[in-house]
Amino acid sequence: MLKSGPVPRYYQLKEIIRQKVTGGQWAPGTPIPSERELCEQYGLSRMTARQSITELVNEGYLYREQGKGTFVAQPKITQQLIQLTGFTEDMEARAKHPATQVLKHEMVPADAVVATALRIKPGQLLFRVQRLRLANGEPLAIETSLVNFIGCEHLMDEDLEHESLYQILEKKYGQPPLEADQELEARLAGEEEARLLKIGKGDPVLHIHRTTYTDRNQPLEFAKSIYRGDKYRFYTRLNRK
Ligand code: 16G
Repeated sequence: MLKSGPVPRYYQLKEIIRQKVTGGQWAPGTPIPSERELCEQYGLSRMTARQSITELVNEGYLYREQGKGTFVAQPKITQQLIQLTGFTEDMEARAKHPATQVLKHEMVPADAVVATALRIKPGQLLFRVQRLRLANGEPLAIETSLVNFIGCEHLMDEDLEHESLYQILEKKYGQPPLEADQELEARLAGEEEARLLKIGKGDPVLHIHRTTYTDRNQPLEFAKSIYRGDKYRFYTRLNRK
């Protein structure tokens, strides 16, 4: 039963449901009780129950499927935006099994945008790899990395399906990724992106551009990543100086 008092009833129900989801009492993918059942159980109006559910859908705890009902969402991966990490490292830190499908790898001439980011001349040959990144078998991101350093063509022989790019760069080539500039923007998935990420065309995705630097601020990687919007949340701590 809900308490009478200053805390709105929709909010109380929302907190009850949220705790069942975050506490694991209701598992991801399972349907939640219908609005009618919630109203009866907690003595609420339909409008009030709907408000609680809508807010939880908007916050990513639940999702609706037309004609089927409302279900518990998979928890999102929270990625901090403070330390420079690679995908493999990120997933291992979360006890998830990372996997990679190399979609393409080739040597390509730098276009004007890439040349500016990597501070090289347009037309210079770079290593380019496009990868689908998965965690526990589920596709999470499509990443296209362009890498430049003297001898970068040797990356063509590396097994990027089974090894981490950042580890190879650091351990084999003495090019540790040390710092990065990163920009994030919201977009909608195109047809090909949706197919690879196993989402619907037009679903939200996050586009991330990263320029990674090695020693003495030397640009090393220019990467474009497309992350599933329903799987990621980014976190950063802000200080007021
Ligand atoms: C991250 C980077 C990507 C980098 C990759 C290396 C973002 C947005 N992108 O996913 O630029 O190439 O890590 O991962 O974070 P790896 O070491 O597992 O190959």
